[in-house]
Amino acid sequence: MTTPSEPALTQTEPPQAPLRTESFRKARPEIVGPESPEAPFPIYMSGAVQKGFGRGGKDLGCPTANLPDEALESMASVTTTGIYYGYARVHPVVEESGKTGDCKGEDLETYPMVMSLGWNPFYKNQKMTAEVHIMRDFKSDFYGQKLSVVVLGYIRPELDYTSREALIQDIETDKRVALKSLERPAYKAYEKDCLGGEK
Ligand code: ADP
Ligand code: RBF
Ligand code: MG
Repeated sequence: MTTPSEPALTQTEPPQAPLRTESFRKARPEIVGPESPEAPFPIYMSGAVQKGFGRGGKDLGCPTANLPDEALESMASVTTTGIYYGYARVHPVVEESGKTGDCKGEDLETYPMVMSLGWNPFYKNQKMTAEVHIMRDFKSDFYGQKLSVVVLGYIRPELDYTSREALIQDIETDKRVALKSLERPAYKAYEKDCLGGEK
C-alpha cells in the first residue's frame, strides 16, 4: 500500500487506482488491523442518506447508503481512499422533517458495516463519496433517514477492475474480513454503541 502525502479529502481529481492481479486478490488476509482500534480510529460520521446512481443494489447486489458531502469532513485525518469497516445505525424518521424513509423496529439497531470512501474507479465517478453497506437484510429503503457510523479500521485501497464479477467477489471478501475483524473484543465493544440514538 502506498502512503499519499496529501489527505484524501483535499484531492480534487481521482487518483490512478491500481489494477490488481488474480493472485494478489486471492491472497487477501481474512482479518485486518491491530487487536484494538488505533488512531485515527474510532471516527464518527453521520448524515441523512442521499440518493445516488442506484447501481449498488442493481449492478453489484450490494446496496450502499450514500452519506452527504459534509459527513466526509470527519474523515479528514485519513489519507487513504479505500474500504473501511465498523458499525452503523439507521435512526428513526423525524416526523416533521417530511422525509420518506420508513425503517422501523430491529432495523434501527447497530449492525456491522463496510464503507467505500473514494471515487469508484470501476465506474469512473467524478466525485468522492462515502457509501455504507450495512450487514443487515432491511425490510425497506431508508433514503432521507439519518445514518450514523463509527469507522474502526481500514481493509484495502480502492481498485480498478476488468470485470464486474471481480469487484463483486472482492466486496464479498470485504464483508467476510469486516465480520471477522469485528469479532475481536475491543472492536465488538462498539456494537453496544448506540451511535447517538436511544437504546
Ligand atoms: P444509491 O445509488 O441511491 O445509493 P443503492 O443501489 O446503492 O442506490 O441502494 C442504496 C439504498 O438501499 C440505501 O440508501 C438504502 O435506502 C437501501 N438499503 C437497503 N438495504 C441496505 C443495506 N443493507 N445497506 C445499505 N443500504 C441499504
Ligand atoms: N468501487 C470501485 O471502483 N473499486 C473498488 O475497489 C470498490 N470496492 C468496494 C467495496 C465495498 C465493500 C463496497 C460496498 C463498494 C465498493 N466499491 C468499489 C464501490 C462501488 O463501485 C459502488 O458502491 C457502486 O458504484 C454503487 O455506488
Ligand atoms: Mg449507494
